Amino acid sequence: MTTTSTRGRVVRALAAGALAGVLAGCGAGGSGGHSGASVPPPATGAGVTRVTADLTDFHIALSRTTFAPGAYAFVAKNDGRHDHALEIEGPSGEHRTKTLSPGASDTVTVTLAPGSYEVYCPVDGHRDLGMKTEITVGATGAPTDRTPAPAPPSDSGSGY
Ligand SMILES: [Cu+2]
Repeated sequence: MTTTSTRGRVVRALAAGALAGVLAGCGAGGSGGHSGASVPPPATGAGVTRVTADLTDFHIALSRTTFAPGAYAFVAKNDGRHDHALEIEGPSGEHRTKTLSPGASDTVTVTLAPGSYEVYCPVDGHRDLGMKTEITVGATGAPTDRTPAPAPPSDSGSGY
């Protein structure tokens, strides 16, 4: 008898402890981050160009699609009715905003190197639903496509 009751008490104590641990873990993990102090956005003054990205169901509209190399602040706004986000992937790596609830917005600053980038929504299958577009970052100044002059249609090949 005494053995049973003692074991019962121990089990109950263990259960209570485990429950408390779960609750504590939940509270710590689910509080949504600890960044109480608002982090100031990166200075927009020095050479950072703002680009707006309207996210809708299911389309991404960028305010521009051709870029010179440099720093850009992509301001994504969710104008849709689903959660969306903006990801920019290319030679400069991957950069994305947080996932935005309808009406929310977030900014991601990217320093773009020359090349092609894919811009898409990484949420669920939105990319395949049409939420993707491409941007091209060209070299500064002179156009890059200096195609060699086509061979003049001389009469050298007049075999016929
Ligand atoms: Cu989306």
